[in-house]
Amino acid sequence: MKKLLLAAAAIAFAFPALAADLEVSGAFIRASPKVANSGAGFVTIKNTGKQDDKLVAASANVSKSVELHTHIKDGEIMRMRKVESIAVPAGGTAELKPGGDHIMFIDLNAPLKEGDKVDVTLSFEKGGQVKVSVPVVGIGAMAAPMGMDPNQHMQHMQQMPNNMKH
Ligand SMILES: [Cu+2]
Repeated sequence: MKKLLLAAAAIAFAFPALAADLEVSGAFIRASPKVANSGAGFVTIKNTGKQDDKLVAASANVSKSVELHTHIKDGEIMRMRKVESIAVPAGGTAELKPGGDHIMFIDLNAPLKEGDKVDVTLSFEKGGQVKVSVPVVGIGAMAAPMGMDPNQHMQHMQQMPNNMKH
């Protein structure tokens, strides 16, 4: 019995948090215009565990690099900024959504087409990796969710210098 407890303690020590504590839902990526070379992905991550965690990286084979981004309000303009991590507090939820935190796919290998699915691997500081198959939705489908200025997305896009070439 004692041995068993020690083994259990060793396992708990080796894996302080499990991916099982992280519930990933509502993921989507916006289809990208043909001229764009980057795209944004969104997802809701719920931490049902007892330890704070962080999303520290995302990866996918649709682009040369994948970064974690957030938006900051600079006067009337929303600008994007790269962040090192996105907090997923114990018992809390990280909501990556248009106008806020997002996953940025930079230097797309090909335009993201509506109806496609993209395999994205989310890496957490404690929870390890979580793989998600993320559907690509229409360009306009989620461009202006409730309560968001419809122009905001365009301003966002214009902040990426080589995003819109026309
Ligand atoms: Cu971005």
